Amino acid sequence: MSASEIRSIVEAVLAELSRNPDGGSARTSTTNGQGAAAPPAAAATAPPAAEQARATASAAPQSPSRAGGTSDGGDIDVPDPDAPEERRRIGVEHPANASGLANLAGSTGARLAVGRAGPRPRTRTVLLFGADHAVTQDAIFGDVPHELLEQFGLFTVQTRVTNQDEYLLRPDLGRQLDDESRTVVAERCVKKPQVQIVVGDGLSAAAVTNNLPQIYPVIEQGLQSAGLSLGTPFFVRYCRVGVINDLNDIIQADVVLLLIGERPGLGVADALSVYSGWRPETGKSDAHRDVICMITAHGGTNPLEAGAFVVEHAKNVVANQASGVELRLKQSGSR
Ligand code: B12
Repeated sequence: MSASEIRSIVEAVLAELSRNPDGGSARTSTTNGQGAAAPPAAAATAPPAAEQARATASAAPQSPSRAGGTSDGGDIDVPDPDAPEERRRIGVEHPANASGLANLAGSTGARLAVGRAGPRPRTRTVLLFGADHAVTQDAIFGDVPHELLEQFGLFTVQTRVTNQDEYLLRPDLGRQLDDESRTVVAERCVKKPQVQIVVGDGLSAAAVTNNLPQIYPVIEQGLQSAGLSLGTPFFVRYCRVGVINDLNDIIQADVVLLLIGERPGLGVADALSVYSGWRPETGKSDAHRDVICMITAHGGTNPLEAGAFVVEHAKNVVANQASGVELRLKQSGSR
C-alpha cells in the first residue's frame, strides 16, 4: 500500500471521528489499541447478587478513573472499573441468550462474561483485577490497629514468626508462641476457664478490623449469659490456627475460640473465621476442630448473626465435651 493510500485512509478515519465527537467505540479502540469498545446496546448488566458478593477491605484503594492521556494531549476514557455498574457489566458482545448470561453472571462474584478484545482481556478487566489484587495485598500485609485491640482490652503476644514474609513462608512457626509470649500468657491469663477467646490476624488483618467490633461483644455477652466462665482474651500476631494447641497447653481452657482472618480472595478480602476445639493441646489436629467461616458483612454471614451461632456452638461443645469429628460422631449417636 502506498503512502498516499495510507494517508487517505487515516484522513477518512479522522473525518469519521470528528463526526462522532462524544468518543464512541471507534475513538476508544483507535486510541487505546485494546478494542475496549463501549458495550453494545444489547449488553446487559448482571443483577445485584454479583455486587453483593464483592467485598473489599475497608482500606480499599481508590481505583483509577482515567487511564491517562494520549500523546496528542487527548484523554483516553476508561470508566472506573470498580464502579458497581462497571463491575457488573456483561462484556460479551451479541450473547445468544442475554438474560440467561446475565442471570449466570449475577449468581456469583466470579469474573464471568467479561468479554475480550481479540485474544486479550479488556483494559477494564485488567484494571479491575489489579485493583482487587491490591485489596488482597492490603488485607494480608496490613496490621490490625492497636486502638481496636485496646477497645476490647486485648493485649498482644506473637508467634515465633518475626515478619510478614516469614509468616507466609513458615506456617509451622505461626503455630507456636515465642518464648516471651509464653511467659506473658502464663502470667496474665486466668487458667482453666470454660471458654478462652483469642483473636489472631491470620491471613487478613482487614477481616479482624472490619468484623471484630460487631462479633466480639455478641460472643462475649452470649457466653456470659450462658453462665460460662471466660478466660483473659488476647491477640496473637502472625497467627495460624494450630497455635490454639500451644496456647492452651498453658491456659488449659475447656473450649478455645480463635477469631482469625481467612485467606483473602479476589472477591472478598475481609472474611473472618472462628476456629474452635474442645481442650486443644499439643498433638491435636484439625480433625478435633470446627470452623465457622466466611463471616463478613460483604456477602458472607453477618458478624452479629455469626456471633450468636458461635455461642450456640460453644455451648454444644461444652455439653458434649467434644469437638470436630468426635462431636459429629456423638451427635449422630455413633459414640
Ligand atoms: C486453605 C484452606 C484449606 C487448605 C489448608 C492448607 C493450609 N495449610 O492452609 C486445604 C486445601 C488443605 C484445606 C482442606 C480442607 N478444608 Co479447607 N479451606 C481453606 C480455606 C480456602 C482458607 C482457610 C484459611 O484461610 N484459614 C486461615 C489460616 C490463617 O489458617 P492456617 O492456620 O493457615 O491454616 C489452617 C486452616 O486453614 C485449616 N483448615 C482448612 N480447612 C479446614 C477445614 C476444617 C473443617 C478445619 C477444622 C480446619 C481447616 O487447616 C490449616 C492447617 O491447620 C477455607 C475457606 C475459608 N473461607 O476460610 C477452606 C475451608 C475452611 N475448608 C473447608 C473444608 C470443608 C476443608 C476439608 C474438610 C475438605 C475435605 N473434605 O477434605 C479439608 C480439611 C483439612 C484439614 N485441615 O483438616 C471448609 C470448612 C467448612 C466448614 N465450616 O466446616 C472451608 C470453609 C471451605 C468451604 N467454604 O467449604 N482447606
